[in-house]
Amino acid sequence: MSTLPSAPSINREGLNDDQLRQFYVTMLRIRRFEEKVKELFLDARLYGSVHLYIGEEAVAAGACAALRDGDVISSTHRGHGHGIAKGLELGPMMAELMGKATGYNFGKGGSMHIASLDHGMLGANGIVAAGIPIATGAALGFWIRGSREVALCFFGDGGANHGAFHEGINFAATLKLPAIFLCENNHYAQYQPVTQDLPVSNVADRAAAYGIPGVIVDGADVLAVYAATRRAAERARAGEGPTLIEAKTYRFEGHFLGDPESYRAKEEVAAARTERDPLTRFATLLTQLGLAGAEDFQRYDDAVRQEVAAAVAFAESSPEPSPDLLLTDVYDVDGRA
Ligand SMILES: Cc1ncc(C[n+]2csc(CCOP(=O)(O)OP(=O)(O)O)c2C)c(N)n1
Ligand SMILES: [Mg+2]
Repeated sequence: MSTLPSAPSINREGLNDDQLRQFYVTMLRIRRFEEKVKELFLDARLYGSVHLYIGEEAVAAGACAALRDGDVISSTHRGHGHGIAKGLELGPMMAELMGKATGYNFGKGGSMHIASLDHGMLGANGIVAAGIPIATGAALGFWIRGSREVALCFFGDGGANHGAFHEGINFAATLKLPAIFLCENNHYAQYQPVTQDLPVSNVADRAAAYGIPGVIVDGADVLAVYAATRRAAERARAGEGPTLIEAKTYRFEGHFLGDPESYRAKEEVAAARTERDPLTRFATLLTQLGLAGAEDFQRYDDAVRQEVAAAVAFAESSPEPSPDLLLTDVYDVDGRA
């Protein structure tokens, strides 16, 4: 007589069944959106440089689920996943990537500058590590107001070697600002393996230098990222100051679309796709827990593909920005609009 394998005992972090399923759907929305972006880019239907987040979805999905409305994030050049996880809609995101007037930034920002203050998304950023002082400034604002919001900053392993990283964390740690510094260590900064520019074993080890907790999580495990971020957010809201979280992750695509990837072995990427896919891993867990089966996964996929197709149709049928938008939202050095 065969016995069914028993469901794994996991710490659900107080999340109900639907909240657990939602992690999967969020990661799937990021994955399918970006697969479509890749297709459109290769078809020359979308402009500019594009950095895909595929493989890293669990970091954005886990971290943003631990935040509340009113909390803010700053992002990187690889920011689509952060925006989607923070609640941005796919239509205006796709329109922004296509340079259309209905994009979040009227088509003037493109992939690396998507921002939506209404969603607490302070912006993707083409300048490595530049989101760190921005999130630190937002946390300073919350601190001055005495409010309970938190600012979370996503940045890469390469970003952790910039001056802005040290200055931002030192400032936030000294004042005990409500900030979370979340390093997405995907093991490469452009073409450079992390072993060639990080003299310590982990980015999180640097937290000790600022007197704050440094936490390492498996960035392919959405629940682990959620748990670490939730603790960091509780600590920040309690006035105890920032946390440095390092999520060990891996990008499945090149640094940017068009990267020949001569700096890493194809076998390494193939192994990561097999062993470290956050969607496959979480689908397995949901199945083991009896929370979703083949039909449910098919349903999620159909719905997300439809949503992405609608986003493309919306973007493609949207107008180009009119020339008079050229001089709006532009500031001179004195801060005059
Ligand atoms: C200040 C600055 N220096 C260099 C670059 C060029 N550049 C763009 S992305 C990148 C690598 C960033 O690596 P990492 O922070 O690990 O992020 P990842 O691309 O791995 O997500 C570099 C060097 C830049 N955009 N800004
Ligand atoms: Mg990196």
